Amino acid sequence: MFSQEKYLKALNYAARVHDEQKTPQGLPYLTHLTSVAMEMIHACEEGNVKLEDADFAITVALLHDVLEDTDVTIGELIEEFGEEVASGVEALSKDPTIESKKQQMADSINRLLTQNYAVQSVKLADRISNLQKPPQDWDNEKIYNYFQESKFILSCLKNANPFLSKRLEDKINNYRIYIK
Ligand SMILES: [Mn+2]
Repeated sequence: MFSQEKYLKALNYAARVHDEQKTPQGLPYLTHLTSVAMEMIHACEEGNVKLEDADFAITVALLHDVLEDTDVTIGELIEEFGEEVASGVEALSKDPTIESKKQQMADSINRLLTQNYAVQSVKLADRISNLQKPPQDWDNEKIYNYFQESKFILSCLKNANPFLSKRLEDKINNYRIYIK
C-alpha cells in the first residue's frame, strides 16, 4: 500500500533532526510523528488512496514539524525530498514572524487551503494526535482555547478527508471531559 523504503527515509531523517526533542508529555518526539503517520496510513487504507499519493501523504506526515521545530531549512528539504513535499511541510508550519498564536494558525490554514487534500489531511491527523490528555501544566483556559482551535481547524479542513474529519470530530467531543 505504500513504500517501506520511502517511509524509512522520512522516519530516519525526522529522527535525526528532531534529535532529543520531546512531546509536551515528555515522550520522544518520534511518538508524535509516527502517530500522525499512523493516522494517515489508516486514512489511506480506508479511502483506497493511490500508492503514489499515500507515499506523499505519509512522507509529509513524518516530516510535518521539521521546519517549525528544527534547524532544517526549506532548501535542505527540497534537496532531500523534492519541491512538493517541502511546500506541503511549509504550509503545515506556523510563521514565527506573525505575533499572535491565533493569527499564526489562521495564516497556516489559509496556506493549507491552497494545498492538495493530502497535505490538508496531515493537519487533521496532527490535531487528532495532539488531542490526547492535556499536559499537566496546562490551565483550564489553555485547554479550552485548544478545544476551540481544534473546532476551527476541523471547520476549515473538513473536506480534505471524510474519514479523518469524522475521527477528529470524535476526538474533539471526547476532549470536552478535560474542560472544567
Ligand atoms: Mn505536529
